[in-house]
Amino acid sequence: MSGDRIEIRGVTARGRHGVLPHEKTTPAPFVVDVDLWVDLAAAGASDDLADTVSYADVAADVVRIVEGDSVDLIETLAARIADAALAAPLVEAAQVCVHKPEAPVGVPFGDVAVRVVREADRPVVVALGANLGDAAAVLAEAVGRVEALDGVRVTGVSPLFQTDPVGGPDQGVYLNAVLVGRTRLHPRTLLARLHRIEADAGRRRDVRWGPRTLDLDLIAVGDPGGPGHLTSADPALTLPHPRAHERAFVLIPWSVVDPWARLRRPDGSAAAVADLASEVVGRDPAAVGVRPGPAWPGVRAGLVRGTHGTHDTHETHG
Ligand code: PH2
Ligand code: MG
Ligand code: MG
Repeated sequence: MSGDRIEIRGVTARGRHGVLPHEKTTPAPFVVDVDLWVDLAAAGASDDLADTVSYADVAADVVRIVEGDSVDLIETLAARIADAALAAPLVEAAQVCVHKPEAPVGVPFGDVAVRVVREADRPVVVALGANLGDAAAVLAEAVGRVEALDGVRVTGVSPLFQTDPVGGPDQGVYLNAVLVGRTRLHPRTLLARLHRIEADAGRRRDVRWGPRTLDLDLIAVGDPGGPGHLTSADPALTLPHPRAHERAFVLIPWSVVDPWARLRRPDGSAAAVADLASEVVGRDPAAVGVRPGPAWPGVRAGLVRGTHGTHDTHETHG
């Protein structure tokens, strides 16, 4: 986790929380401290509120929750506040401390408080591609490197597909796959780690859409339609990926590894990835250029999900 944090101290509101009957009727003060782990490098450079989390919004959530539904425990209050803070897509983790200065402790006391720490855990989709050297081995190594990242849990990877190159100069066929997982990382942090893996594989960024030893594209972070879904128009990291919805070499492996996946298109509409894949295939099966690829070399068997058969572009099914 990066050390950057936003700290809010002493937000005070009155609420009806407690186990004793009078606590449910007579409002008492609650004091809340919130720490949010957010990568602040971009905001520090851009001076743009869109690159960070507004502390005013977080404080308003705290007051809404304290003044809202009565609960028995300040643990519950703290957990609800942490969950609300994690709904902001840039927050990697939240620490919430709820103090109850007038708690019915029964003896003189200085403070009573509970503190909870919660990490974000958002779905993430990464597309892998390579068309130079031993592409299957490079991609398998990349899957291992992504699995080893702190803050990322890979839950599945599609089989390998062999695909005709789309765009760019004359170049050899690609191997493509899609990996799905969960992450607490800020998408920009995750992208930087993916670029590092590309560089370690010998990737040089020269020709746009040209041949590459390894390409790791961040396709989406968060559930489309859910509160943690990240959309970003930043040219360095557009989310969801601006061309994923029309690229068979992404849609087909993605629909195979996660048949229920949904994608938000650039126009804001959500669609089932499997439907988009079928559409692309249905339009002109011969032109799709996505075929079953080789078996994964050295990716543990439990990780590979789905089979090539789901989208057969050469046969028609009755
Ligand atoms: N990646 C590109 C451009 N074209 N074509 C295929 N088949 N597979 C790719 O991964 C690919 C591509 C730019 O990243
Ligand atoms: Mg790419
Ligand atoms: Mg790329």
